[in-house]
Amino acid sequence: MNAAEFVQPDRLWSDLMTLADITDPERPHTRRSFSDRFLDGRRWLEQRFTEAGLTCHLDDAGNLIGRRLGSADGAGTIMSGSHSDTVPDGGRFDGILGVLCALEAARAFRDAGLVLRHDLEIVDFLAEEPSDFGLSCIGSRGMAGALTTDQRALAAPGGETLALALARMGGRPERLDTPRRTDLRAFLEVHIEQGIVLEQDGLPIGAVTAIAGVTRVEILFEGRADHAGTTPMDRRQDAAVAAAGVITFVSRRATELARSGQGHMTATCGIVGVSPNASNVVPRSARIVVDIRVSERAVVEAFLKELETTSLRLASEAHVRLERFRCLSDTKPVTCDATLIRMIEQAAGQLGLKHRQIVSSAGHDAAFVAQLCPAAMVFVPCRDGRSHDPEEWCSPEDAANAARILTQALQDIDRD
Ligand code: HGY
Ligand code: MN
Ligand code: MN
Ligand code: MN
Repeated sequence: MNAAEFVQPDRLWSDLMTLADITDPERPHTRRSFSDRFLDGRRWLEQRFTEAGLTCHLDDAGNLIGRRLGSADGAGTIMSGSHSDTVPDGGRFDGILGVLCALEAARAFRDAGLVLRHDLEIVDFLAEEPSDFGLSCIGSRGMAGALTTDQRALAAPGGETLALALARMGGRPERLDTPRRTDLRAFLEVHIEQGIVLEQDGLPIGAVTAIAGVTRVEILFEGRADHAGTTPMDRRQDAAVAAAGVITFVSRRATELARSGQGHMTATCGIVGVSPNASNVVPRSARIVVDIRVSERAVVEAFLKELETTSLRLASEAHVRLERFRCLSDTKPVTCDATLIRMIEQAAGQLGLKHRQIVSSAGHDAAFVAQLCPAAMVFVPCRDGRSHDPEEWCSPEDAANAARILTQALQDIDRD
């Protein structure tokens, strides 16, 4: 018997739309990690996990885990999940599709009367999106033992440290140095592609073979605030001028590298800010966070060297100081597990769904869980490849396909 036949598309879609609507009234389409609205979403998830017969707990890294014991003692745990936080003004499916497809798989096993050999865990990872601490994938880093002491000391603009925020979310940051869990046998994450490939190819399923490395760098220029009207152009120390040069360099150089045949390359200045940010004051300081994605590690290492040299030159030309050039996070590219990829493709075939292998240029929790056990991902198309925006859309059919593939693959992994 295939539990995939017990997946209920309407139940899944209703859950997706309900959770997608739990967003910040002051900022629609937003459920930022560590916020009250995020906790509202968590409370709703915990209730749905419990109704599905899962036993819920928060692990030391603040991840919400729903667990069901397996029939074979010592067989270990198979896990599936994703994240329920969003970027500001985000989409309805990024993250929650993976959490709710995993929940739907758990309900399908229950409805089929199937107890897996392995323990089953459904996870909502804490803070997958870059948070106010400047860090992403906080829960999955924590689970993998990769959340360093320095990272736990990072402070949000309001002064709260990440360790305090983790404790506020029910985590136990002081225990994050204890030995990592060793019971995990496999991890699968369902996610919208957040790109255009599957839609262009007219395919419903992607088996992810690799997850791009993500490196984020903070650049801070310090100049001098002056009166915008009385300070002659040749007597200024305008930090924004240096920042503008960085933005132009990043776009131009990343475009050249993307065309150079050295694998995937993108670089984005997603955070740009000046201070004191007043129209009649020459900017005293300017802060940029650059997000860099590559499939080849050597490309980002060379790019970072060029970026630092260019930042120093731009600072000198604008008569300002390069106050900070700091790597906020640096995740290497991850290869997904070949056996799990084959099982995803096999499950797609069994369900009559066309599929292809695909590389993820988005970062995911799976990249960190891969440090603990074999990991792989199932992608479904999203309309026009749009994501990280309220226009993000995944069809009910594609969502149901994802849940069926996940259920089938988890059942095959359990038998394996
Ligand atoms: O930024 C990313 O790649 C992911 O969507 N958090
Ligand atoms: Mn995202
Ligand atoms: Mn995501
Ligand atoms: Mn993800």
